[in-house]
Amino acid sequence: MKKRALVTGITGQDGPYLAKLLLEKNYDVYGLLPRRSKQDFYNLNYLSIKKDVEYVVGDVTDYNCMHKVISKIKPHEVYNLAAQSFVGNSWELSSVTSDINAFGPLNILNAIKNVDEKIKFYQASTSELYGNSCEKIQNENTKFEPSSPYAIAKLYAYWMTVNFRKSYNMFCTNGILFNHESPIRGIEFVTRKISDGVAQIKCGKQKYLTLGNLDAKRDWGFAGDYVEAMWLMMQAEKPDDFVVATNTQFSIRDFLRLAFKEVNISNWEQYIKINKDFKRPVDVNSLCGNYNKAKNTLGWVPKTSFKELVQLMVREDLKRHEKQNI
Ligand code: F7E
Repeated sequence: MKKRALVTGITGQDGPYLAKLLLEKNYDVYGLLPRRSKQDFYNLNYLSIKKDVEYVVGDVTDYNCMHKVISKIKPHEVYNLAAQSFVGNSWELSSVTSDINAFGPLNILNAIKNVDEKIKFYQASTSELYGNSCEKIQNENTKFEPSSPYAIAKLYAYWMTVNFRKSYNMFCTNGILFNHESPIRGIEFVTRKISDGVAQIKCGKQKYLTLGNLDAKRDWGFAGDYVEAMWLMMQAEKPDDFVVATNTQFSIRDFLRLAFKEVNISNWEQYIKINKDFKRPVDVNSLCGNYNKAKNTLGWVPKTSFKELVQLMVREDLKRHEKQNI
């Protein structure tokens, strides 16, 4: 019998990559679509899977709806990727962020518990939980110190996931994913803003790239690699929490240098403007994950290097802008 998976956040970055992987593994994939005035299927089309996913209208912020959706589909696995995922907006949208990122997963967990406790649950947890942690390298035992409304809402969901696992013996797992990027990353995130901006500068469409804090350091991996870790977590013998990262760290400046190098521009600093509007009330300065537990337990390792990731993103944006110029 074919396995059924329900994926929330199907139109984001990770939803399409995960759906593609699950389809390749012969799952029936159901994508939850919140009702919006206009649905954006760009990312699903980019991976050529739009027609292969079955769509169900629904919203994680509504318990009754999630109960109905899960009763109808009876999925074997639920991947909760739905989120207000932009940290920078979460101060202004703290209630919305909490509704989606904290109470959304709670609604799903309760719905699973009431429909069938055997349904497996994946929660998209995040390295933002560590915030400005004192430890230089973070693993599953590092103390959390969330530094934004986004991270605080995600912390609630993290502990709810652990709590349902412990209280009801349900298969609930947290993937603590460090930053992961791709050519379909939202344009508001710094990596895509840079790859798109660099491509536009190269094509003469844009003069400058306006950014905020260039000193922040992140552990950046490729989203396509990370969805494999999500799936492996759901196939593990027992549910647990795993860091998914690359064990390497680079700054925004490093990203800029490599991105401009890809289009043969070496004096990149002259194309950068700093605007305090892109700075956050509190920024997370340094994140670097240790993925040894995922490697040893799940056999997962990242396949794409930082350099390859930057090249991939810049090349795809350049291709798109050059095509639009013709
Ligand atoms: O910022 C700095 C900014 O918005 C990275 C989400 O997927 O990963 C992501 O969260 C850094 C920050 O990602 C600009 O201040 C400078 O220090 O690309 P970002 P994020 O906040 O790390 C985690 C794991 C998640 O869970 C989140 O959902 O870059 N930065 N200048 C800027 N950031 C943005 N967005 N725009 C700038 O102009």
